[in-house]
Amino acid sequence: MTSELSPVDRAKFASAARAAEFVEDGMRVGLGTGSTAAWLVRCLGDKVRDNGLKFRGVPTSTRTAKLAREVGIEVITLDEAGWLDVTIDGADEFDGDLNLIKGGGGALLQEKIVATASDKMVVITDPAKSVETLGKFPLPVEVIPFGMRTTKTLIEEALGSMDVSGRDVTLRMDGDAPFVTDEGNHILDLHLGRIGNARQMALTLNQLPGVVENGLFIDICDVVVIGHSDGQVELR
Ligand code: ABF
Repeated sequence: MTSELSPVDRAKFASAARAAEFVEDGMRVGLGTGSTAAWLVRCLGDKVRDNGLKFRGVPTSTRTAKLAREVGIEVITLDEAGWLDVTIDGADEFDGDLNLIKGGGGALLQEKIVATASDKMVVITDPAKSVETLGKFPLPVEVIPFGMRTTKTLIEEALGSMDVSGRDVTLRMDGDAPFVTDEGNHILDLHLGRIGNARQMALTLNQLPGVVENGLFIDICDVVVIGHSDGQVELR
């Protein structure tokens, strides 16, 4: 089946298939969002159907919840689960310390809540997302719709004193209208080029009124599973 896939999808599939091995009978598992996470959900669905794997999944978006149900995974909420054994999710960038930028898919808020409520967070990815310094990928920041322009100005002012190489902030659109997250919020994308101090950036952004959460995942990820298009997988 994988021979029909593009090289990028073969890499994503390889990573997802390896990460699916972290899931064992009886576990409560956070299920990420995005195309790599979708491969994971399909792999786990196959294991439920073919191997009788029994686990409960907590999806991080309505998209993932729909797919998980379709492939036969028992879906529960985070509050029903209480705490999770493992969360497996994609990312937009990861650095040598396993810090991440996430949220390109617009689900960063649920993704961060779920990942933080897990004993282990596993990121599934392809090699193209490895960076020395985070920031080439625009940093998503979820903001509430009320006073969104003011929040944007506050962010721009805060960026003035930060160690970054770009400072453009754009509102993410979905056609002609602002993109709306599962929580009814919007996303501002921060085009920073290079984030000199990601920890400080994450703290600074979350202190601004109107900001709900930012896409920097600092000290949350435990393992990165990097899939390659030839089927090889490396763990970091
Ligand atoms: C989610 O999906 C994200 O946090 C990240 O933005 C995105 C990665 O998508 P893909 O796997 O499609 O590259 O995991």
